[in-house]
Amino acid sequence: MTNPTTAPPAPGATADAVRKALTALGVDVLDGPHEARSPITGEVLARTAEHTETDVDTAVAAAHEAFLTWRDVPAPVRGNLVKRWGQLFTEHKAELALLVTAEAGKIESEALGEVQEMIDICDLAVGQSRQLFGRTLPSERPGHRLAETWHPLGVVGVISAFNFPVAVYAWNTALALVCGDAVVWKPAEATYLSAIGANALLAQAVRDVGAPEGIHQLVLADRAVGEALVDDPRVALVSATGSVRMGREVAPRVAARFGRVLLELGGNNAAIVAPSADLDLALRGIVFSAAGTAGQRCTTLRRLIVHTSVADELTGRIAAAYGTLTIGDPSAEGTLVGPLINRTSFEAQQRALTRAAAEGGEVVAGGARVLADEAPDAFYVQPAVVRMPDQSGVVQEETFAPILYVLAYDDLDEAIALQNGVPQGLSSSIFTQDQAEAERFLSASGSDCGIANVNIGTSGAEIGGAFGGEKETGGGRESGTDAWQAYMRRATNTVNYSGQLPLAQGVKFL
Ligand code: UN1
Repeated sequence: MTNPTTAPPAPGATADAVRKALTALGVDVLDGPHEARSPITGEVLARTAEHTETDVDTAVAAAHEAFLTWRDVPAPVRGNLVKRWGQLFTEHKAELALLVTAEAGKIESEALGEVQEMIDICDLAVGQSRQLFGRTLPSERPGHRLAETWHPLGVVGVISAFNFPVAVYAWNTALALVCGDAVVWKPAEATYLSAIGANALLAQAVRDVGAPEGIHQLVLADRAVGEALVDDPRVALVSATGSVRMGREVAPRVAARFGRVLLELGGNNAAIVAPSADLDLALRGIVFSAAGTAGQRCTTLRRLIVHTSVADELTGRIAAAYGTLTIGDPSAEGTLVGPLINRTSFEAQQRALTRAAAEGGEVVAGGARVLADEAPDAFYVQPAVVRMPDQSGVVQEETFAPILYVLAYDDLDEAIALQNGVPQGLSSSIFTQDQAEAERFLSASGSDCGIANVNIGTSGAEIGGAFGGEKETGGGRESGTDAWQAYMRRATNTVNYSGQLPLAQGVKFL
């Protein structure tokens, strides 16, 4: 394999550029104890507030107060707020994307894509604001009408992850707002500046349309303080995106108070490559899904299950393609792989590779740290390809870094069993030209994931389809088709206009 090109950090996403972007988004003064760091250079970009449990309490109280007004605003009028928010995202796309690059280390094209995803969900939510429909059913009693009505739920607590610092928040918030809810957002600690920027645009939209100010709250809180949000009985729904470990902590706490959760947790996504696959197309899909975003999407391709007849050829071609990827400063033109978010992430990547080798894995490409001299406080790694004898050990785990494990298979049933043979169930795909194989993969006994694709990779889903997964991924759906129902409560209404009082099931009484 040729060595990947590296581009030393000479960032466009500097502290100065960040300050300018924030000013353009309406944020002037920032100060406080929290250091917002660049994963590109390790430098401090800005200082921000760090909220306390009292702040969380105040935020929830204000959100709840605003909810009491907001819930009675007609849903299509609520849609105007989200419409305005979407316009502001369009106007400020470049500034918000710059913050995402600076803090999450995404290349420009992916950062712009993230903001586009926010615009897309606003469009979807505005349309949805006129379609929060319930059903009318035939009653078994004469002169009765039976209907189901959807109502606003309350305060929604949104916990989001660093890797999509603003889009996943917008998925939740755009829907929650048209559904008549208030939102309290706890962003990831690594990405407070992006959060402050996105929140400022919502504040602007709220002012522009005259919505209640308290309807959205931002709490910059670490995990311990965030627990106050999870435990607060006024928070009707906690929508949490992040690791399985985080979900294991959040879900039982919310369940203990009979609150609702919407979980989008870890993935361990696989692609099956069948002998009939168009390998040129598969290669592009695989490289984007496995190495893109430096392997830090929940939908990142982590396992390649490839037919023995094409395994050597495809693995070799992936290794060669990895050799052409430019790794480095994500704000520099031509870079395709930015940094890992921090040292902890790098250490997890190294541990996973060591363990893979101990379990019989053969590193076919990458894995090494690069640019350590130029950027000692940042963590750039070569995307790795590792052939594994089986998936009994480290392959079972999601390591949030660009490591692609390759497993070989002989028949499709075996491939599907491998695909399903992990605890997580987010995304999956098959590359094949054989329609019967594709249909088998999509059938009830095929992929067990929330997302199952044919001839595209595992990442990069559109906003219109339900997004989320099964098993340890948590079962929630945060965007798409009917996700809105998670943000509302349902009431069944039986209306009697008969002047009589017939009881259901023919019961006689009095
Ligand atoms: C995530 O990584 O949490 O499908 C979300 C995708 C993106 C969303 C990823 N549209 O890769």
